[in-house]
Amino acid sequence: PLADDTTVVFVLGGPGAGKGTQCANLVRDYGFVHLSAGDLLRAEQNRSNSKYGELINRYIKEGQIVPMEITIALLHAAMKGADSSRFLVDGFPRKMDQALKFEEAVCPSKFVLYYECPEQEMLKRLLKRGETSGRADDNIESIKKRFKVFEDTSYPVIEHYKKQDKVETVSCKQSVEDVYRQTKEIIDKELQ
Ligand code: UP5
Ligand code: MG
Repeated sequence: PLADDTTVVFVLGGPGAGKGTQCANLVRDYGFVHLSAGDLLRAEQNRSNSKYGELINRYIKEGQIVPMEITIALLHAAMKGADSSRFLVDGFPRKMDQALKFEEAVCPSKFVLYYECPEQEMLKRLLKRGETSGRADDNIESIKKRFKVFEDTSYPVIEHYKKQDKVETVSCKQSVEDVYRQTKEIIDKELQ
């Protein structure tokens, strides 16, 4: 079981908004454990005897959302094995059913950190990263599909939490440092 003082922050935002970049700063300054659902899925995909490798590969390339049982199991296992009780859950939940299931079966979230970024800017960042990332989904065809899934399926999750007054929004169209300054203010307020 997880410790009683477990704190989960959902870090959401479109593809390439800068979630991973900002989470790295928060790990350094606040002792969070960073759990990127996408990174966990990519690691599982590369594990030699994973039975889900092929499936994950297919979903990620198409920008589709992997069945939630797989992702939630990976997140839960990583949380149980962690040596801190503060978690940044990055890029998850991306679909309403995942949000409800995770909060019921694993842990309720404290709040949502939402990185808001115009599509044009995200596109620019992802294409640039694609020159060196080796990620199977950093190409124009996959990126377009990721944008569509974000708008149709993942954004409604943010709206759901907005209705509950649980969303802190950070505007991403600035330098990494400026985005982090806003992020810190929110974290200091929420964790005090
Ligand atoms: N960069 C960052 N901040 C910048 C700034 N302020 N100014 C200029 N440049 C900035 O950043 C992206 C790039 O932009 C980097 O090169 C960075 O240097 C630069 P990054 O921090 O990596 O952005 P991030 O929001 O983390 O982008 P990422 O591509 O990781 O977002 P996605 O949400 O698309 O990817 P994720 O890995 O979460 O998911 C990938 C796929 O996995 C999904 O499409 C889906 O198929 C699958 N998935 C599921 O099925 N279920 C899940 O629950 C999660 C994922
Ligand atoms: Mg990321």
